[in-house]
Amino acid sequence: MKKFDLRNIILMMVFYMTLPRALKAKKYAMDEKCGKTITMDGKIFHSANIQQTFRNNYALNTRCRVLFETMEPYRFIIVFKRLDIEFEPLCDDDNLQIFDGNSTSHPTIKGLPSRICGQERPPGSYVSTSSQIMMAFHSDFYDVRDGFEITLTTFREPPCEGEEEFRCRNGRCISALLQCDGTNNCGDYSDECQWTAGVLVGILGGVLFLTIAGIVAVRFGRKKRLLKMPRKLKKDKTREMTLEIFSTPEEDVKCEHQPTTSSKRSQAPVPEVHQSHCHLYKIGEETRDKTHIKI
Ligand SMILES: [Ca+2]
Ligand SMILES: [Ca+2]
Repeated sequence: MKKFDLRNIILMMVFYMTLPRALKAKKYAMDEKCGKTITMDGKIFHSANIQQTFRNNYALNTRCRVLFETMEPYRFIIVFKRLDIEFEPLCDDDNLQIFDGNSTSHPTIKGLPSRICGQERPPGSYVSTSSQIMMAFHSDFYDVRDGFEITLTTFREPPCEGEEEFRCRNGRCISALLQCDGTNNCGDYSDECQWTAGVLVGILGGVLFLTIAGIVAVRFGRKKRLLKMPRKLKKDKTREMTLEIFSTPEEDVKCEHQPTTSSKRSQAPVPEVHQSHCHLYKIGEETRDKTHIKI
Protein backbone atom coordinates (compact mmCIF):
# COMPACT_ATOMS: atom_id res chain seq x y z
CA MET A 1 0.00 0.00 0.00
CA LYS A 2 1.17 3.51 -0.78
CA LYS A 3 1.15 5.98 2.13
CA PHE A 4 0.24 9.64 1.56
CA ASP A 5 0.42 12.62 3.86
CA LEU A 6 -2.48 15.08 4.09
CA ARG A 7 -1.06 17.43 1.47
CA ASN A 8 -0.69 14.66 -1.09
CA ILE A 9 -4.18 13.38 -0.39
CA ILE A 10 -5.75 16.84 -0.87
CA LEU A 11 -3.77 17.36 -4.08
CA MET A 12 -4.82 13.94 -5.33
CA MET A 13 -8.49 14.66 -4.54
CA VAL A 14 -8.37 18.02 -6.34
CA PHE A 15 -6.53 16.47 -9.25
CA TYR A 16 -8.95 13.59 -9.56
CA MET A 17 -12.01 15.87 -9.41
CA THR A 18 -10.59 17.98 -12.22
CA LEU A 19 -9.25 15.08 -14.21
CA PRO A 20 -10.64 15.05 -17.75
CA ARG A 21 -13.26 12.38 -18.18
CA ALA A 22 -11.26 10.88 -21.03
CA LEU A 23 -8.45 9.97 -18.63
CA LYS A 24 -10.67 8.08 -16.23
CA ALA A 25 -11.43 4.39 -16.64
CA LYS A 26 -14.02 3.82 -19.33
CA LYS A 27 -16.90 1.45 -18.79
CA TYR A 28 -18.08 -1.01 -21.39
CA ALA A 29 -20.88 -3.51 -21.54
CA MET A 30 -19.70 -6.50 -23.54
CA ASP A 31 -23.18 -7.19 -24.92
CA GLU A 32 -23.11 -3.73 -26.55
CA LYS A 33 -19.74 -4.33 -28.23
CA CYS A 34 -20.14 -7.80 -29.74
CA GLY A 35 -17.94 -8.25 -32.81
CA LYS A 36 -16.08 -4.98 -32.21
CA THR A 37 -12.53 -4.01 -31.29
CA ILE A 38 -11.68 -1.71 -28.38
CA THR A 39 -8.26 -0.10 -28.63
CA MET A 40 -6.41 1.17 -25.56
CA ASP A 41 -3.34 3.17 -26.46
CA GLY A 42 -1.60 2.70 -23.10
CA LYS A 43 -0.83 6.43 -22.81
CA ILE A 44 -4.16 8.21 -22.42
CA PHE A 45 -6.59 5.31 -22.54
CA HIS A 46 -5.01 2.90 -20.08
CA SER A 47 -7.79 1.38 -17.99
CA ALA A 48 -11.26 0.03 -18.69
CA ASN A 49 -14.06 -1.53 -16.71
CA ILE A 50 -15.71 -4.38 -18.61
CA GLN A 51 -19.08 -5.81 -17.61
CA GLN A 52 -21.03 -8.47 -19.41
CA THR A 53 -24.07 -6.17 -19.39
CA PHE A 54 -25.33 -2.95 -17.81
CA ARG A 55 -28.69 -4.67 -17.22
CA ASN A 56 -29.55 -6.84 -14.22
CA ASN A 57 -28.91 -10.12 -16.07
CA TYR A 58 -27.24 -11.19 -19.29
CA ALA A 59 -29.41 -12.46 -22.13
CA LEU A 60 -30.23 -16.03 -23.11
CA ASN A 61 -28.55 -17.64 -26.11
CA THR A 62 -25.64 -15.20 -26.21
CA ARG A 63 -22.63 -15.58 -28.48
CA CYS A 64 -20.45 -12.53 -28.08
CA ARG A 65 -16.79 -11.82 -28.84
CA VAL A 66 -14.90 -8.57 -28.25
CA LEU A 67 -11.26 -7.91 -29.15
CA PHE A 68 -9.15 -5.65 -26.92
CA GLU A 69 -5.86 -4.36 -28.18
CA THR A 70 -3.17 -1.94 -27.08
CA MET A 71 0.15 -0.74 -28.46
CA GLU A 72 3.43 -2.59 -28.08
CA PRO A 73 5.20 -2.86 -25.67
CA TYR A 74 2.04 -2.60 -23.56
CA ARG A 75 0.11 -5.67 -22.47
CA PHE A 76 -2.94 -6.25 -20.30
CA ILE A 77 -3.48 -6.84 -16.59
CA ILE A 78 -6.78 -8.62 -15.93
CA VAL A 79 -8.44 -8.33 -12.50
CA PHE A 80 -11.85 -9.80 -11.72
CA LYS A 81 -14.03 -7.57 -9.54
CA ARG A 82 -17.19 -9.66 -9.68
CA LEU A 83 -18.35 -12.97 -11.12
CA ASP A 84 -21.86 -14.39 -11.38
CA ILE A 85 -22.26 -16.82 -14.29
CA GLU A 86 -24.51 -19.87 -14.11
CA PHE A 87 -22.48 -22.67 -12.56
CA GLU A 88 -22.03 -26.05 -14.12
CA PRO A 89 -19.04 -28.28 -13.22
CA LEU A 90 -17.51 -28.02 -16.71
CA CYS A 91 -18.95 -24.53 -17.37
CA ASP A 92 -20.64 -25.94 -20.46
CA ASP A 93 -23.89 -23.97 -20.08
CA ASP A 94 -22.80 -20.37 -19.64
CA ASN A 95 -19.16 -19.30 -19.62
CA LEU A 96 -16.56 -16.63 -20.26
CA GLN A 97 -13.29 -17.32 -22.05
CA ILE A 98 -10.37 -14.93 -22.35
CA PHE A 99 -7.92 -15.81 -25.13
CA ASP A 100 -4.30 -14.65 -25.12
CA GLY A 101 -4.37 -13.27 -28.67
CA ASN A 102 -6.65 -11.83 -31.31
CA SER A 103 -8.84 -14.91 -31.89
CA THR A 104 -10.29 -17.97 -30.20
CA SER A 105 -7.57 -20.09 -31.80
CA HIS A 106 -5.07 -18.80 -29.21
CA PRO A 107 -4.73 -20.41 -25.78
CA THR A 108 -6.63 -18.82 -22.93
CA ILE A 109 -4.84 -16.53 -20.50
CA LYS A 110 -2.34 -18.40 -18.36
CA GLY A 111 -3.61 -19.10 -14.83
CA LEU A 112 -7.28 -18.63 -15.67
CA PRO A 113 -9.65 -21.60 -16.21
CA SER A 114 -10.22 -22.18 -19.91
CA ARG A 115 -13.95 -21.67 -19.21
CA ILE A 116 -15.00 -19.40 -16.37
CA CYS A 117 -18.35 -19.73 -14.57
CA GLY A 118 -19.87 -19.74 -11.06
CA GLN A 119 -19.75 -17.05 -8.38
CA GLU A 120 -16.19 -17.42 -7.11
CA ARG A 121 -14.12 -14.82 -8.92
CA PRO A 122 -10.56 -15.77 -9.88
CA PRO A 123 -8.25 -14.23 -7.27
CA GLY A 124 -5.29 -11.95 -7.91
CA SER A 125 -4.42 -10.79 -11.40
CA TYR A 126 -3.53 -12.26 -14.76
CA VAL A 127 -1.51 -10.86 -17.62
CA SER A 128 -1.51 -11.32 -21.36
CA THR A 129 1.66 -12.22 -23.27
CA SER A 130 0.82 -9.93 -26.18
CA SER A 131 -0.98 -6.66 -26.85
CA GLN A 132 -4.27 -8.37 -27.82
CA ILE A 133 -6.85 -10.40 -25.94
CA MET A 134 -10.18 -11.83 -27.11
CA MET A 135 -13.12 -12.14 -24.71
CA ALA A 136 -15.84 -14.62 -25.64
CA PHE A 137 -19.08 -15.04 -23.71
CA HIS A 138 -21.61 -17.82 -24.19
CA SER A 139 -25.01 -18.42 -22.58
CA ASP A 140 -27.53 -21.18 -23.25
CA PHE A 141 -31.33 -21.10 -23.50
CA TYR A 142 -32.18 -21.08 -19.77
CA ASP A 143 -31.06 -19.53 -16.46
CA VAL A 144 -29.33 -16.19 -16.61
CA ARG A 145 -27.28 -14.35 -13.98
CA ASP A 146 -25.66 -11.00 -13.31
CA GLY A 147 -22.50 -11.67 -15.35
CA PHE A 148 -19.05 -10.36 -14.48
CA GLU A 149 -17.00 -7.21 -14.01
CA ILE A 150 -13.34 -7.01 -14.99
CA THR A 151 -10.72 -4.28 -14.74
CA LEU A 152 -8.45 -4.18 -17.75
CA THR A 153 -5.23 -2.16 -17.38
CA THR A 154 -2.39 -1.64 -19.83
CA PHE A 155 1.11 -2.13 -18.45
CA ARG A 156 4.62 -2.77 -19.57
CA GLU A 157 7.78 -4.20 -18.14
CA PRO A 158 10.25 -1.96 -16.22
CA PRO A 159 12.08 0.36 -16.30
CA CYS A 160 9.12 2.69 -15.76
CA GLU A 161 9.01 6.15 -17.34
CA GLY A 162 9.78 8.73 -14.63
CA GLU A 163 6.76 10.45 -13.12
CA GLU A 164 4.43 9.38 -15.93
CA GLU A 165 4.40 5.79 -14.77
CA PHE A 166 4.03 4.08 -11.45
CA ARG A 167 5.97 0.95 -10.62
CA CYS A 168 3.76 -1.62 -8.92
CA ARG A 169 5.19 -3.74 -6.14
CA ASN A 170 4.98 -6.68 -8.56
CA GLY A 171 7.23 -4.77 -10.97
CA ARG A 172 4.61 -3.79 -13.55
CA CYS A 173 4.64 -0.23 -14.91
CA ILE A 174 1.21 1.40 -15.14
CA SER A 175 0.12 5.00 -15.67
CA ALA A 176 0.77 7.19 -12.63
CA LEU A 177 -2.76 8.55 -13.05
CA LEU A 178 -4.14 5.25 -11.80
CA GLN A 179 -2.80 5.72 -8.28
CA CYS A 180 -5.33 6.00 -5.46
CA ASP A 181 -8.35 5.97 -7.77
CA GLY A 182 -10.15 3.18 -5.91
CA THR A 183 -9.34 0.48 -8.50
CA ASN A 184 -6.82 -2.30 -8.10
CA ASN A 185 -4.94 -1.75 -11.36
CA CYS A 186 -1.60 -3.33 -10.43
CA GLY A 187 -3.29 -6.54 -9.33
CA ASP A 188 -1.62 -6.39 -5.90
CA TYR A 189 -3.29 -3.15 -4.66
CA SER A 190 0.09 -1.39 -4.48
CA ASP A 191 -1.27 1.52 -6.57
CA GLU A 192 -3.98 2.22 -4.00
CA CYS A 193 -3.64 4.48 -0.94
CA GLN A 194 -3.72 3.20 2.59
CA TRP A 195 -6.57 4.99 4.32
CA THR A 196 -5.46 4.59 7.93
CA ALA A 197 -7.24 6.10 10.93
CA GLY A 198 -4.47 8.71 11.15
CA VAL A 199 -5.04 9.79 7.56
CA LEU A 200 -8.80 10.08 8.09
CA VAL A 201 -8.24 12.18 11.21
CA GLY A 202 -5.90 14.35 9.16
CA ILE A 203 -8.55 14.87 6.47
CA LEU A 204 -11.21 15.81 9.06
CA GLY A 205 -8.72 18.19 10.69
CA GLY A 206 -8.02 19.79 7.33
CA VAL A 207 -11.72 20.28 6.60
CA LEU A 208 -12.24 21.81 10.07
CA PHE A 209 -9.28 24.14 9.57
CA LEU A 210 -10.56 25.34 6.18
CA THR A 211 -14.03 25.96 7.65
CA ILE A 212 -12.65 28.05 10.52
CA ALA A 213 -10.37 29.95 8.14
CA GLY A 214 -13.37 30.74 5.92
CA ILE A 215 -15.42 32.06 8.87
CA VAL A 216 -12.51 34.22 10.06
CA ALA A 217 -12.00 35.60 6.54
CA VAL A 218 -15.69 36.54 6.24
CA ARG A 219 -15.75 38.27 9.64
CA PHE A 220 -12.50 40.11 8.93
CA GLY A 221 -13.85 41.38 5.61
CA ARG A 222 -17.03 42.59 7.31
CA LYS A 223 -15.04 44.45 9.97
CA LYS A 224 -12.90 46.06 7.30
CA ARG A 225 -15.97 47.40 5.52
CA LEU A 226 -17.27 48.88 8.77
CA LEU A 227 -14.00 50.72 9.35
CA LYS A 228 -14.37 52.44 5.99
CA MET A 229 -17.89 53.72 6.78
CA PRO A 230 -18.76 57.29 7.93
CA ARG A 231 -18.73 57.80 11.70
CA LYS A 232 -22.50 58.23 11.91
CA LEU A 233 -23.07 54.96 10.20
CA LYS A 234 -20.70 53.22 12.60
CA LYS A 235 -22.84 54.42 15.54
CA ASP A 236 -25.89 52.90 13.93
CA LYS A 237 -24.20 49.60 13.23
CA THR A 238 -26.05 47.86 16.06
CA ARG A 239 -29.35 48.45 14.30
CA GLU A 240 -30.29 46.42 11.36
CA MET A 241 -30.14 48.40 8.17
CA THR A 242 -29.47 47.99 4.54
CA LEU A 243 -26.57 49.56 2.75
CA GLU A 244 -26.74 50.27 -0.92
CA ILE A 245 -23.44 50.49 -2.72
CA PHE A 246 -23.40 52.83 -5.69
CA SER A 247 -21.17 52.19 -8.60
CA THR A 248 -21.14 55.80 -9.86
CA PRO A 249 -19.66 58.14 -7.24
CA GLU A 250 -21.07 61.29 -8.82
CA GLU A 251 -24.70 60.19 -8.52
CA ASP A 252 -25.25 60.69 -4.79
CA VAL A 253 -23.68 63.22 -2.48
CA LYS A 254 -26.21 62.92 0.39
CA CYS A 255 -27.01 60.05 2.69
CA GLU A 256 -30.58 59.23 3.64
CA HIS A 257 -31.50 57.09 6.61
CA GLN A 258 -34.47 54.70 6.78
CA PRO A 259 -33.84 52.44 9.80
CA THR A 260 -35.74 49.26 10.34
CA THR A 261 -36.08 49.84 14.11
CA SER A 262 -38.55 52.27 15.66
CA SER A 263 -36.32 54.10 18.13
CA LYS A 264 -36.57 57.91 18.27
CA ARG A 265 -32.94 58.22 17.43
CA SER A 266 -33.24 56.12 14.38
CA GLN A 267 -36.25 58.10 13.06
CA ALA A 268 -34.21 61.27 12.73
CA PRO A 269 -32.65 61.84 9.32
CA VAL A 270 -28.98 61.25 9.16
CA PRO A 271 -27.06 64.50 8.83
CA GLU A 272 -25.16 65.05 5.69
CA VAL A 273 -21.76 63.51 6.00
CA HIS A 274 -18.54 63.96 4.20
CA GLN A 275 -19.02 63.77 0.48
CA SER A 276 -16.12 61.45 -0.01
CA HIS A 277 -18.17 58.80 1.88
CA CYS A 278 -21.66 59.84 0.81
CA HIS A 279 -21.09 58.76 -2.70
CA LEU A 280 -20.31 55.29 -1.47
CA TYR A 281 -23.20 54.59 0.92
CA LYS A 282 -26.89 55.24 1.12
CA ILE A 283 -29.29 53.92 3.77
CA GLY A 284 -32.86 53.18 2.83
CA GLU A 285 -35.39 50.80 1.42
CA GLU A 286 -34.83 51.73 -2.21
CA THR A 287 -33.17 48.93 -4.02
CA ARG A 288 -32.43 49.99 -7.61
CA ASP A 289 -31.39 46.41 -8.08
CA LYS A 290 -28.06 47.06 -6.37
CA THR A 291 -25.89 45.02 -4.00
CA HIS A 292 -27.11 45.05 -0.37
CA ILE A 293 -25.14 44.43 2.77
CA LYS A 294 -26.66 43.81 6.20
CA ILE A 295 -24.64 44.91 9.18
CA1 LIG B 1 -27.72 -20.37 -18.72
CA1 LIG C 1 -5.70 2.27 -9.14
